[in-house]
Amino acid sequence: MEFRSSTVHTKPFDDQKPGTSGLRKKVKVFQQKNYTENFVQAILNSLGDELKGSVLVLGGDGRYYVKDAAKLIVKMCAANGVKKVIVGQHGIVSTPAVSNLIRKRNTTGGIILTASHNPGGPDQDFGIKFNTKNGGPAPDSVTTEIFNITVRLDSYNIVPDLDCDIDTLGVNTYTVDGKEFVVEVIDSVADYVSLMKDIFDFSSLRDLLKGTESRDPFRVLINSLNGVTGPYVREIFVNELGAGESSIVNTKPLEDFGGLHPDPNLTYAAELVSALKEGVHDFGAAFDGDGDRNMILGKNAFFVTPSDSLAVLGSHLRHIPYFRIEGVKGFARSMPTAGAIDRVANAVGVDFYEVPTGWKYFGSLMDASRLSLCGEESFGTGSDHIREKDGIWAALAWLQIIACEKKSVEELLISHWKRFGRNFFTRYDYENCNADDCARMMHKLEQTVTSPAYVGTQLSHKNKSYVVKLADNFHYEDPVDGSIAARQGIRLLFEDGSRIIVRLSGTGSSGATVRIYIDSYEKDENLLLGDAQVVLSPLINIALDVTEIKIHTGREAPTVIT
Ligand code: VG1
Ligand code: CO
Repeated sequence: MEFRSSTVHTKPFDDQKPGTSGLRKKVKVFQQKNYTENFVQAILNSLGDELKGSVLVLGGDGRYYVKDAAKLIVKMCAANGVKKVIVGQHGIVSTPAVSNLIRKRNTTGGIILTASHNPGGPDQDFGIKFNTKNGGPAPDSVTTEIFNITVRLDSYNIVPDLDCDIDTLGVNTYTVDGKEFVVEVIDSVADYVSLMKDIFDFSSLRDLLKGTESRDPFRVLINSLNGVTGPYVREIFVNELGAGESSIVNTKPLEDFGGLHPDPNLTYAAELVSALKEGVHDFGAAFDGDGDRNMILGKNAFFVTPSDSLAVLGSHLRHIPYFRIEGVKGFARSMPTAGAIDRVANAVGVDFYEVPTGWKYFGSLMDASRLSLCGEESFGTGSDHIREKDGIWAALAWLQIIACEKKSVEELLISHWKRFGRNFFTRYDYENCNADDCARMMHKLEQTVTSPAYVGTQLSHKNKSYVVKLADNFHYEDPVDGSIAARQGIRLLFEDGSRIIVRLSGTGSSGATVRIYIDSYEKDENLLLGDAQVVLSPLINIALDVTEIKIHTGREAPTVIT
C-alpha cells in the first residue's frame, strides 16, 4: 500500500518536561489537540541523524489510551522516516520486556506508554517514556534535549491514513513517500519468558512449586493488580512452573486496572496482604501497572522491605545460574534506599554505588560492566540482564534462593539481620499537596540544614538524640561519563549512621508529593525483631519537626506510609 506523509502545524506546550521516569499527566491532558503528537515528535527529533532508518520498539501497560496512542505513534513513525516499529499485540508490552526487546533486537530505542504505578482510566494518568538503545530510560541529557525541542516545536509529521491493525500478530509492510515502512506486531510474552529461562533454573523452581517426594509444594500467590504482568505471570507460573490456576490473581490487564491502584505496597496491595495473612501461602508477590516494581511477602504476610530484599538477593546471587556465568560486578542503590546492601557489598567484596532516585542512573554503570544488582526503596529491584527494574525477575530470584537455601522468607530475613544487622526503614508520602507550599518547604529546609553551623546540631525526641554529621542536597557525578545530577534530595546524615532524606516526587501528574525517608541501622541482636514504626518513632518525629511539614502542607498525616 502506498501512503504519503503530511506535516501539521502546531504550537508548543510549555509543560512537557519529563520527570523521574518519562512524561506523566492526566489522560485528559494527553488527549488535548496535538499534545501527544508534539511530545512524540520531540522524542523522534531528539534522535537526530539516527531517526531515518531507525527501528523502534513500542508498547505500553494496557491502561486507558495506550492503544490510541500506540496507533498514533505508528502513523508518526511512518511519516518521520523510521524503518520499522516492533509493537506488542494490542499495544501491550511490560516495561522490562520492552527493555529486553530493545537489547535483543538491537533497536535504536523504544517508546513505553505507561504511568507505571499511577492509577489508570479516562480521568486518571497516562505517560510516555523513551528508552535508548541500551534498553534503559533515557538519561538526563536526552530528556533535557527532548524538553528543549518541545518548547520550540512548530510542526509534526504524520501519515493520517495509515491504520495499522495492532491486534493481529504479523508483519505489515507499507510504502510511505516511496520508502518501505514495516510494522511487526509481536507476542510480547515469548521473548521475556525465554530470557527468564536463561537466567533461572526453571526445573528447580518447578520442583519447589509443585513439591517433590521429600518436600511439600511451596504455595505462592501472585497478584498482577490487573496490570500488564498478567499474561507473563500466567505463562511463567502456571504454564512453565506448574503452579495452580488459583496461585495467580488479577491477571487480565484492564484499562482502569479494575479500579485498583496498581502500586505494590502494603497500602495499595492490601488484598494480597490479607490473603497472605490467612497463613495458607508461603510466598506472595505483587507487581505494578507496567511490571517493573515488586512487593515480596512471606508466610502470614511477613513483609520484606525493598531495601532488605535487595540485600538478601545480593548475599545469595550464587544460587542464580545467570550470575554464576556472568559474575557479580558491583551493587548499587538509589540514595534514599536503606543502606542494607552497602554492608553486603563490603562482605562480598564488590564495588558499591549510590545514585539519585530513578532507574536511568544505573544504566551507565551496567553498560560499563561495573554493576550487576541494584534497587530502590520504591519496590524496584533488578540486574544487568536488562536496563529496567524487573518485578517478575525479582520474584523468581527470591524463589530460586528459597529453592536452594530451603528456608522460608522470614528465616532468610532473620539470618540476614543476624549476620549484617538490620536497617529499619520507612517512607512517608504526602501526595498531591500544593506545589508552591512544597517548594517553599524544601527551600527553607535546605537553607536551615546547609548553614555551616548546622553540622554538630543535636536533634532530640523524648529521650533519644541524634547528632548531625553531614547535611546537604545530594549531588551525583556519574563515575563513567562524568555527567552531573544536582539537587537530588536533602540529606541529614547522623553520627550513628541514621539518615533522614526529603525530596519531591518526579512522577506525579498534578500538584506535588513530598517523600520523607527514614533509615536507621541496628546491630544489637535483641533489637532486631522490633516493629519499624516503633523503632523509628523518635527519628520520624524529628523529621516531621525539622521539615515543618504540617505547617507548610497543612497535612496532619501522610497519605501513604511504607
Ligand atoms: C518514584 C520512585 C522512584 C522510581 C520512580 C519510577 O519516583 O520514588 O524510585 O524510580 O518512581 O518508578 P518519584 O520521583 O515519584 O519519587 V515506576 O515503577 O513509576 O517506573
Ligand atoms: Co513501574
